[in-house]
Amino acid sequence: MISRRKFINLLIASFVIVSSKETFAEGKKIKKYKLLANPTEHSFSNDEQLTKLWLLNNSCPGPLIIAEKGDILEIEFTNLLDEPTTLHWHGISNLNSMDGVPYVSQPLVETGETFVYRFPANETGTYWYHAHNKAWEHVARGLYGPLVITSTSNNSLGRRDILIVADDWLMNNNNQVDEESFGSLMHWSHAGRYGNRLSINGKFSPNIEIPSYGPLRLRFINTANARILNFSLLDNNSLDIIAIDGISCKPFKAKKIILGPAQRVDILVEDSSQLKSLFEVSNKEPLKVADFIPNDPVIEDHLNLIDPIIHHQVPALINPKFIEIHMQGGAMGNLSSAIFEGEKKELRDLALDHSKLWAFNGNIGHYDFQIAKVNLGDLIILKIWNDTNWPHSMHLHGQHFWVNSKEFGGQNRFLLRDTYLMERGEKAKFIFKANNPGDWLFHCHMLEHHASGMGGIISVV
Ligand SMILES: [Cu+2]
Repeated sequence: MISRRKFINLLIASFVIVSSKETFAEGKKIKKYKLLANPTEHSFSNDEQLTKLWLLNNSCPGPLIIAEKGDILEIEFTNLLDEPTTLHWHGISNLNSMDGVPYVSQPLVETGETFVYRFPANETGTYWYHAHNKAWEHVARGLYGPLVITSTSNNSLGRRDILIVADDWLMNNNNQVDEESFGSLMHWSHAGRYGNRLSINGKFSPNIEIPSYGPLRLRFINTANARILNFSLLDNNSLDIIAIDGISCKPFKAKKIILGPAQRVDILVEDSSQLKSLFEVSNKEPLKVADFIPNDPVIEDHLNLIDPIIHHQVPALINPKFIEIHMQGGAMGNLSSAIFEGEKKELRDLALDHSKLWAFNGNIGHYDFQIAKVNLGDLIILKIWNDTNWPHSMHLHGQHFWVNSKEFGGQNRFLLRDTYLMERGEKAKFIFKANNPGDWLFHCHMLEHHASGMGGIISVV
C-alpha cells in the first residue's frame, strides 16, 4: 500500500525532468532534452487498473520541459511507436522548420527514427507540446506534455508556481482508452471527442501539494481533444488572471477559468491557505477534480511569480490586409457541398466517403490547402465568421494574434492569444503583424474538426 505522502511525492515527481542537460554555445545556454515516444501503461489512480497509453518518457503528461527566456531548447525526439508522428510546440513563435507539422514543415518521424528540434525560447510563459500527426488519436492516447519558459528571476516552479494540466479521456469499462470510437463520424460532425474521465496532472482526483500560506501561481493547460473546460477554485471568489496563452497580460478578474482545447490561463492566488479544492463547473453540479494539500513552505521560497510584463500593444491598423474566413459545416450546419481535392462534392458524400465535414470558404481544408499568401511585415486581419452550430478553438501557428475576446464574460477585452474560443455564430477579427516567415497552419483545435476539414495554411513570404 502506498502512503499518502509517497503518493503526493510521486505526483510532484511526475514533473521532474529526467534527462535535461545544459551546454553553452555562442553565449547562449542550450537546454537539452530527450523525449521517447512508446506504448506504455499508466496508473491514473491507485485503485484502478493500469491504462495502456502512448506516452513520452513513460510519463503522463509528458515530462515538463523548462527553459529560461533567451535559452535555446534542443529536444531529441525518438519515435518507438508503430506509427509515424511529429511534435508541435504549441504557442511558441517558432522557426517554421521546427514547428512540427507533418507535410508542411517537416517529414513524419517514422518508427525508430529520431528528429532533433532546436529553437530559441524567446518569450516567457506557459506552453505545451503535442503530437501533430493524426493528433485526434495521438493526443487522445497521451502524446503531449507541458513546456514552461521562465524569466531568470522566477525560480519557484514546482513550489509556488504549479502546473494544472487537464485532460479529458474517453475510457471504456476496463479503464482503457476507448479505441472503437476513434474516427467516429458522430464525434467528427458534432463537438468532437468528448470523454468521460477528467485527469489533472495525469491522475484522477489527485492531491496537489501547495505551500500552507503565501502567494501561488497556477498554470492551467487544457490538453483535451475537444472538451471546453471551466475551472473554479472557491465559491464566490474572483480569480486574478495574469497570463493568457503564455503571454503576461494586464491582470484582470474573472469568475472562472474558461479553457478551450489547447488554451492556457495563469492565475495568481494571494494566499494559498484559502485553497481547498479545484472544481470543473461546466455542469450545474460542480465536479471536484483535485484537492490542494497544504505543506510547510520552503524557507528560501522565491516569490517572483509574475514574469516581467512586456506591454504588447495592438498594432496601429494602417493598411491592413484583410483575409476573410467563412467557417461552415458539421451537424445542423448550412454547408451543402464543398470543394475537395479539386472537385465539388455533396456534404453527404464527403462525410461518408472521406470523413470530411467542415470547410473554410467552401473548401475542405487540409495540410495542402492554402488559405492565403501574405508578405512578410504585412499587417493582417483575419475576419473569421463561425457560421456553424458549434464552438471552435481556433489556433494559429507561428505567432500570437490580437483578438477582442468575448471569452471571459462582461466586457470584451483585447487579448494576445494563440488560440481563441469562438462561439457559434460569432464573428471575430484576429490581428497580427506577419513577422514570422513560413507556411503556418490555421486550424480548429477540436482535433476531430481539424481532421475533417477545418484547417489550412497561411503562407508568410
Ligand atoms: Cu472546431
